[in-house]
Amino acid sequence: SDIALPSGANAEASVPDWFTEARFGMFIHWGVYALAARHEWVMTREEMDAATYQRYLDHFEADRYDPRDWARRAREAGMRYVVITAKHHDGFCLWDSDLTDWSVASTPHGRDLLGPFVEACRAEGLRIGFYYSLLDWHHPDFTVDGLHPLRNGDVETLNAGRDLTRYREYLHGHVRELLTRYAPVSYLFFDFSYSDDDHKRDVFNGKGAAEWGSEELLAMCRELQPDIIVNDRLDVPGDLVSPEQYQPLGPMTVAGRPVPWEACQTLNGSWGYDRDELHHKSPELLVRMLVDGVSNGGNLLLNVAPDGRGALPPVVRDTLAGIGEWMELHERSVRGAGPVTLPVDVLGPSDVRLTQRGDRLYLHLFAWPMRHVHLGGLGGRVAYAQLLHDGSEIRWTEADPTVRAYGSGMGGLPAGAVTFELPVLRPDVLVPVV
Ligand code: H79
Repeated sequence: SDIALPSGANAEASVPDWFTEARFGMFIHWGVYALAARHEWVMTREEMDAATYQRYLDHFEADRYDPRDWARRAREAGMRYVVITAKHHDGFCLWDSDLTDWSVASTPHGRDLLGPFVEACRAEGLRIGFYYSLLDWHHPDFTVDGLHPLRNGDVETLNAGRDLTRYREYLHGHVRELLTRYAPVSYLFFDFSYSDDDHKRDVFNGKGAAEWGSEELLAMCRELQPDIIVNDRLDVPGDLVSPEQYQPLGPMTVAGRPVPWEACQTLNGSWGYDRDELHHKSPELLVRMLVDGVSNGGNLLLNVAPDGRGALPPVVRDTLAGIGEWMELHERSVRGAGPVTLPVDVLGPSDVRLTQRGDRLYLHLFAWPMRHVHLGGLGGRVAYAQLLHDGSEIRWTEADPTVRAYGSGMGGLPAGAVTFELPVLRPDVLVPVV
């Protein structure tokens, strides 16, 4: 979806330091829909009933599943936490739940996928998060609504025997299983509520806090995992704001206060593996998205979609490696960094982002400038300036309004402006010698 979900965090929201420090995580959408290979909403887009969808369970071998490979690639890309779809909207569970057979246990693979995943991530020092879908298009008590695969059937009859209070118990039971079997779990990404009036007009039987039992669910999460981070899609205030495929224009606030936030983004527009969606964001663009988020106080949860056999496609591996190359040189400008608190003012050029970590200011140039960068408000504050990738010195001068350098050439700069002198060519772009 290209829609930023309506969301809200508690104005008092806070998250543990590890999360803000990390800044960059891996989202993994994997389930039997990877075999259909045409978007994770295929079940409802094509109005498949469970019997039709069963073919994907029947052919789910996951014979190339190698969570240590995923974890290593996440770590090398500079990610520090991983959030995997334990259950998506199709209701299929990646673990062998006591509460349903609609799980990996009923596939040719036949055994728990989350245990090995959690172990592999921990070995790489990654924090564990689970995505859990509030929607469930398979559960017999989940009432048919406007998003459901059976929405064009005889809905009244279908819903006659369905009881959302039983579904609520199932949902709570699942979360209890996940938080006890795989503890410690650092993060839960619930998805999603659609109960407000606007949505009720479009989508009959919208569902929200009452249907999910959100307050009770949240209390259980906190009881089982006191330090857990829970996102804001339960229709009650959460610990962070979770814009979807959307980069906020500035720091996100609730009641005027900055709140923790995390943008989730796809590589190619689909969350689940989509064989035919070949438009991929470049590593350069993804790095800009990461930097843009950090400059506004946010994290990036970047999605990858393993294929039906469990492998990361070559383009995904290359993209992660490309990001990793950048992170190797520039990590400290994002990890542990955040928005600028110094009273600095970008005078030009404008296509830049600023981040700050302690007393270090990082200037990210999204386009290479015409030799000079001017920052206002830094008079007397600059001790040293360098390019980050190689540590090379950047010379700078502080504007002195009483001096007319080069005639009137440097006019127009306010007092306290600092002008940095960059090489004409971007130095990491090699020019072939002919
Ligand atoms: O798991 C990925 C997606 O499958 C899932 N969230 C990410 C992380 C997702 N996709 N879309 N959405 C969540 C939101 C969907 C919103 C819509 Fe609607 C459904 C727009 C129109 C139909 C809800 C109901 C909002 C308006 C009506």
